[in-house]
Amino acid sequence: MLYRYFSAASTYAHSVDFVIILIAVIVGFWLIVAEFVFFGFLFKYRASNGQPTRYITGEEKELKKWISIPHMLVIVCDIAILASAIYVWYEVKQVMPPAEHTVRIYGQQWAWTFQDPGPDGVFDTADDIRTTGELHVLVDSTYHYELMARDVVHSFAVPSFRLKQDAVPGRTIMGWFKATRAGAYDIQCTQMCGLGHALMAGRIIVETPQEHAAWLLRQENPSAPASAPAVAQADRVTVAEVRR
Ligand SMILES: [Cu+2]
Repeated sequence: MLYRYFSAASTYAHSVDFVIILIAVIVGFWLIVAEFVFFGFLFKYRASNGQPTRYITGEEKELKKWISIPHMLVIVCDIAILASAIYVWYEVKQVMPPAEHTVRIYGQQWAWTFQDPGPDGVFDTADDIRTTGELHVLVDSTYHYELMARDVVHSFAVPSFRLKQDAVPGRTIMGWFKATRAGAYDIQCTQMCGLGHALMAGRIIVETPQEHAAWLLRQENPSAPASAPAVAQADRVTVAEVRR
């Protein structure tokens, strides 16, 4: 199950991972230092030889250093975390690289539905492709999404992309992603949205141009061959491979 958190399949997945690892390293370092100091002092100043432990108020300048110096260092670490988090937030949420494709995503109790504008690239025309639970996209292609909720608040999450965005009724929320590895990845709803919340899963199928063309063809003509050309299969990264 954890494999999807270790597979990075979008352009910004590594940036999000960087912030998470940075926080883990900084917090982990200070946890170890604080525990060593804490237990070291407990041991050093324990009651021994019948002498009760000395009561230290910590008001002397010499003793205050044990608070003020780590305090300053922790603030420096906070600034480093904040700066990298703002940088990644800006990359993921504040800027929208030009779209090569746009899709509409609808959250509803309890399924994800998708609207692809089809070959003409225009929404709400006869060639639109509507799917439930499965979104087909091209690898190495920038997608804008228009995210909507039909009933209550949902959250569109693709762990392998490090993508998560709430869907709010009455609003159309724009975002983007660019998948970097072909394969099939999980979609989850990450806002409690009712009884069937746990069942609100989907798949995002990242395809090579050949596979995507074959999929588009099948939408027009369901009797078209289901399998993509052999070349396309060869450079496809399957979930099983990502898992390894
Ligand atoms: Cu939901």
